[in-house]
Amino acid sequence: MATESGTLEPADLAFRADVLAGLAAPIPAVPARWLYDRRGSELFEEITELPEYYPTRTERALLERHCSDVARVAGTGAAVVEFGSGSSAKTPLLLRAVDPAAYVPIDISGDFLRDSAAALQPSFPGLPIFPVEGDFMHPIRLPDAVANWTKLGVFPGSTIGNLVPRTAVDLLRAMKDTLGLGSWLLIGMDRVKDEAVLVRAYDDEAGVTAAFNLNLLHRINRELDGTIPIDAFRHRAIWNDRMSRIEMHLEAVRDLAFTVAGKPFRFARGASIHTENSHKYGLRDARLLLRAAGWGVVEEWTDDAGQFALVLAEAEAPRFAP
Ligand code: SAH
Ligand code: AVI
Repeated sequence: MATESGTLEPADLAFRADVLAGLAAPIPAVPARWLYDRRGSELFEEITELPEYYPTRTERALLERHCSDVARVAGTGAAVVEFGSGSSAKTPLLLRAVDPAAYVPIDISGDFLRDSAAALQPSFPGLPIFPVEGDFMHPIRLPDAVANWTKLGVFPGSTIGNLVPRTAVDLLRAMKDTLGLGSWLLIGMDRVKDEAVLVRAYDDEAGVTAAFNLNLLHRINRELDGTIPIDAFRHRAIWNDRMSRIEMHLEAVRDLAFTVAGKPFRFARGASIHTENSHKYGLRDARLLLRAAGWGVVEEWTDDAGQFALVLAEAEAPRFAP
């Protein structure tokens, strides 16, 4: 959004830079975080209700069953810091169990974040809630008010899967720096499963995921003065077995040309823009990923079908290793 003086906010400059560089890349790609403007956040909420999209309901059931275990192991009274909190829809289960000193939801989708925090407050009248709008890939400064409390980091929804493993480790290490020694991290991770189940979850019958993906083009047209003909692109969800991930793409259905922020682009029929990765992890992968970033896994809970894992880890003190 432009400021009153007409200059662009840092987030808008970052969006423009990422889109222009991404569309011009040899394999065009736009970082998945830009899927979440207000409309994108609303569409994601709709996705969580779809019969094909198993992650949200599976993680919710795991939280219902194990939030008291989280409190038993990690204790109560910490400041809960949630990364990519979205609607915070599952968080009350945890907040009730761990009786936090404060709640800090962090999200890049600012308006949606503030509305969600305001909607949560009446259910927790005495709880200080400090929403922080920001990109968790950059250093996040937590509110001074939570400086002296132990932190319980929460990273639900398998949002970690939206990062390539190298970036995921960088983020987990940065989270440890943000949360500090003595902190805990509760993280949701989606598991590898039957390809047909995975593809259906990202290419649903009602077309909500397609709308979520195509909304990126609407956002580019609206915020970056784009002329992309939306109907010239179709949503595709592909299982990439070698990379162990679902990929979302927007594929051109005909040859076309358009401009974004005055810059020209051409796409041939069949060419695509890669818009999201959603990595799926194996049985013991969470341990390695977390350990690579200085977190030691303390407990891991999964549903009976092994679809999704909820992992509780502890910040490890640096120590000599053989
Ligand atoms: N935690 C919720 C929402 C998951 S959707 C759940 O489990 O259902 C992913 C959320 O992460 C969105 O709300 C999106 O806006 C946010 N997000 C994605 N990339 C981000 C980034 N780089 N920094 C901050 N928030 C981000
Ligand atoms: C937020 N994130 C973990 C979701 C996922 O499953 O990768 C986003 C999403 N993309 C398509 N459907 C849902």
